[in-house]
Amino acid sequence: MSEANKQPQYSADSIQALEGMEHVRMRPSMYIGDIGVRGLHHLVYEVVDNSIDEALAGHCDEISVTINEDNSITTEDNGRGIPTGMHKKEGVSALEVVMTKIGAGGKFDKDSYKVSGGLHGVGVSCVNALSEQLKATVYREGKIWEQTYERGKPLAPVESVGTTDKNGTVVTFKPDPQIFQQVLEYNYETLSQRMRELSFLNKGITINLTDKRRKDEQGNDVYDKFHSEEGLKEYIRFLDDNREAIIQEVISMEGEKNGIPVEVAMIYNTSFNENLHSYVNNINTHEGGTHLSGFRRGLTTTLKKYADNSGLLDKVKVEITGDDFREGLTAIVSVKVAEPQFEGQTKTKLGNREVSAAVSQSVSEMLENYLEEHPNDAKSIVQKVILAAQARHAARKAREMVQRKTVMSGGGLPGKLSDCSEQDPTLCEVFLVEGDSAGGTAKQGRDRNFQAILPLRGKILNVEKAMQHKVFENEEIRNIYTALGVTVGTEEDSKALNLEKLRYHKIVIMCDADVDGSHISTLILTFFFRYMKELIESGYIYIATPPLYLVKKGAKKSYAWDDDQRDRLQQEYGAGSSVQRYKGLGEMNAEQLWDTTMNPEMRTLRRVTIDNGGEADRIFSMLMGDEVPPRREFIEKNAIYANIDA
Ligand code: 0RA
Repeated sequence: MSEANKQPQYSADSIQALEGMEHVRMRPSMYIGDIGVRGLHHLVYEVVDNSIDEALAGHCDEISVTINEDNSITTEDNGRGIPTGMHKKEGVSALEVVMTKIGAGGKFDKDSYKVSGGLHGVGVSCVNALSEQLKATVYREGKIWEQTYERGKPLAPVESVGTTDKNGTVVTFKPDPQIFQQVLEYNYETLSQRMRELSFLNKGITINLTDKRRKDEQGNDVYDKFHSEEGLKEYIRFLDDNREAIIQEVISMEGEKNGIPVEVAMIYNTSFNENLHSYVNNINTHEGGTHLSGFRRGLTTTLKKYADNSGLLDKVKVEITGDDFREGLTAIVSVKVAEPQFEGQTKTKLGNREVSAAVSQSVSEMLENYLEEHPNDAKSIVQKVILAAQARHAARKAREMVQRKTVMSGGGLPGKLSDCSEQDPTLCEVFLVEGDSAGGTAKQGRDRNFQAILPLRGKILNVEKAMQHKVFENEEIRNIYTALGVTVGTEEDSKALNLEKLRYHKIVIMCDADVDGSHISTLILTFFFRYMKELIESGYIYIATPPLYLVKKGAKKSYAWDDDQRDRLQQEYGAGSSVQRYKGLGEMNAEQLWDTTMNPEMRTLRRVTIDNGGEADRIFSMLMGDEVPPRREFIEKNAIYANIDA
């Protein structure tokens, strides 16, 4: 937006509007983040955010999103409908202004309860500018109104096409292939995760999601309905589905402090992980900010006070610090802020100072009440905190050993690491390889200039079920820390990472392409997710994709990564071709491994990304936690689950 404002200011507003739309097409990433998968999906969120705003204003309770057969999207809501009357200043229908003027997406009436949603809060006009075609239909005050646009330009004035007793807005848009050159296909999972999240964050609203491209067993369109009566409380239960709670119910509050709507829900479970999710205006604030620090402060002071007064700490020798109060805690903080200031690398850190006290006070009140009314739960929580403090003291020793080894450069590298000669981390890669034998092959096959190999023995520790000190004591995990050059832990936050000395900017997990291999990848990813999340968020973690088959005939040979490819190759080669199935990396020789999996010119690396933190957390706790049954099946179905971009 700010760039757009730096454009020359013309006196006629209509010219400015055109300029704005042109600018969106010229620099789409400035408005929707990127022009890849994320940006494509962002278009949907942008329109839905407007419908959610209608719901928050109390005028809408049902939203439907449909992926059409041609990958266009239709969204429908039963809100007031975009106003269609003549816009005095612009001299055209307000609908046309909303759809074609950048920044006009907001409501005209200032008093309405408006929170600007959307990562960039840019409005539907942006979606219009980036669509090959868009059609808006408005049901309002007895009439049906329509206007169609191409790449943001109206094809005709707004027209009344009939009468109705409904109210609401329907928008159908087809993303412009000139803009979205890499992907035009919508991912149902991605949309459904976001719609589910929105339904938890905005209780009472029904969100329907339909995929017309796919049918279920009965021949109906694939469909989900999201509706939450209890909001964040239900969200917590959903997140902790695979964990065992140590208290009776989800602790929650909802209210307004200093004019800021605050909602909080939390529970304690038997795990050792801290699992906090924070939102501002329905946007996930990955980097936290003032609302999250307010939550932490409120939690710590209230629990500390309660524990001190309860006498439960009388015989406890260890000192209790901030993160002891958050071990085994799953919590969600959601605030609505009129003019949010976003900071941080990915602009997902809330900067508004006033929010901190609002959240902290809300949390204190909520917790004081709960502890008062549930003395048994209060005792369970305090005992859990004490255990955490004791374990942390044990962990510190182990951690300091990691530290000491890591800090000593050169001589401190693990013996099993075959390092590369290049020193510039941005050019260096390290392959984490399952097993010593595959490690040996990789070592022969690599380009030693920039590729390092770290073999890992067998299955690495399942960190989902281990206490912190066990994790830091584990040899394979210590080797990973030392090889990467990452130091860990401060007194405030025992898992805080120092990435300044990170030695490789590509960290590649290379495992067999079978069930065991994907289980090992999963264990390694779980470790990164729980202990080195920043590495995933910075885009440093990759998964190698070794081929499944070698198809040969005479001197000709090709590799295949799936059954279809194999069949096509066999057909191409004709009679007399032979197929070798690679059961593991170990069956490939060094040259084959280089050609197929390690050579940057030929290989496919899949970058691991986290689209949705809550979903990722749920999946890891399901895969690696205590509830066994759903797990095996899941691993077998989805070799690797995290959202992975090609
Ligand atoms: C401008 C003003 C008002 C509502 C909307 C836009 C609006 C936009 C979208 C986009 C999708 N669904 C929508 N619903 C409403 C305020 C309406 C009024 O004051 O009557």
